[in-house]
Amino acid sequence: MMNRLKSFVQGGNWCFNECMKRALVCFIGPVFLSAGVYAQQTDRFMGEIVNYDESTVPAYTLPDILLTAEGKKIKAVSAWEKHRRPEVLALFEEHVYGKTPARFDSLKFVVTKENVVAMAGKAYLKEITITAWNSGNSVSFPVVLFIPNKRTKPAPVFLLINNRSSRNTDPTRIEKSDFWPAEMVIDSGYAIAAFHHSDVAPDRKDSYQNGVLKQLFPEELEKDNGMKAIGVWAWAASRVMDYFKTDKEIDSGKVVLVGHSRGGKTALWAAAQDQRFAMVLSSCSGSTGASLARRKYGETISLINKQFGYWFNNNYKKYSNDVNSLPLDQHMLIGLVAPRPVYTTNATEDRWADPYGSFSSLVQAKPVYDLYGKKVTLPANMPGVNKPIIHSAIGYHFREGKHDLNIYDWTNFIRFAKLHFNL
Ligand code: GTR
Repeated sequence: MMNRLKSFVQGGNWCFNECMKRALVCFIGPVFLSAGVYAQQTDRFMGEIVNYDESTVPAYTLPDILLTAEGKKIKAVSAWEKHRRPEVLALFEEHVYGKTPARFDSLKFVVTKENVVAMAGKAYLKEITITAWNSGNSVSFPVVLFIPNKRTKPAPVFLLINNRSSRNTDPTRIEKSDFWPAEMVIDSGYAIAAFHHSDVAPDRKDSYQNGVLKQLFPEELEKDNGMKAIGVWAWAASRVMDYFKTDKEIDSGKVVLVGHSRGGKTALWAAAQDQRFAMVLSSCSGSTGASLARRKYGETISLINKQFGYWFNNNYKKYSNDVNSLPLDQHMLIGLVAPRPVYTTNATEDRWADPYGSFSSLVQAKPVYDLYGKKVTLPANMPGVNKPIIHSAIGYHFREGKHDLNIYDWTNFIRFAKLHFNL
């Protein structure tokens, strides 16, 4: 709870609204439920009605993930990879997250601190500074990495895009947090790493430019399809991947990207673009993450643009009041991760993130996994609470509790990784 509060304080002005909104959902929600009027439940936020009523979800038709712009149905992996996949990726670049600049001048990695007997001898700690250069300017950001000492070969690694307090990833381990349970991950035989999203693009609408955007790619700020905050966070995840490629103690073929909420949206977008990520775990990512936008349930495109417009490109604003003209929906983002394993989560007290819409989007991404012959065993209906689906290339759980990333989530992430990496 303390961490949640701290992260609210850190997040700046969105916190108040968000606290109020989640409090409304948590405290008023059960009252409505016990009164048996769940079907009528709505909420008001930023001058809009927030829908929590399944019966008022509008009828919608999702864009066909396997149908090209020319109207050709994709039936084979080769056609998906050659035609439709690049097309879908370009749609997300153009209409949602912005196009990531393809190049920059150079990259440098410096290990600034090391401790071979961290965590009472269980782990090797490395603190790394990554510096990227472009057109004479540079940006540096720190990465913390623990590698298990008990291993016979390079370690697979979980990389968290940390969107909460940096205390969650304390390299000294004086502070420990269930948001990044490093000891538990090390005991399971994995390395664990993290960087803080605000170190590359501050998570505020008035200063997100102060970092990678202004220093390295200022032209992005002028473009309607330019990269914005989520694009930068995803770009930074790829730079950490570049580092892993150079670290002999890390198995760079088994890098698992993890993110929660805005970090979960970012993790999906990063893995969609950068196919070197072998797996992605996205916690409570909600709107413009795993959830289908056309359902207009909980947070909508309009609301996310009002509150967090700086995460997305300018073009995305066009869809605030016209979601049906968006030539994509979020199931196509999951499809871009195929054939790599992907696992998403939702929580019972987080209807704002539309759990059902998130699960549905996974189901709708299955045809791409089918092309690759990957086993996806999602049930037709939403699984019950605390009933994780692990034995499936698309995994999922709907757990009890709040909007968060916690030990229950990590326990299942580790199970999922072990199974799909055959460890
Ligand atoms: C919420 C926001 C979500 C999600 C979340 C978070 O307030 O509406 O889209 O990203 O914040 O990052 O915690």
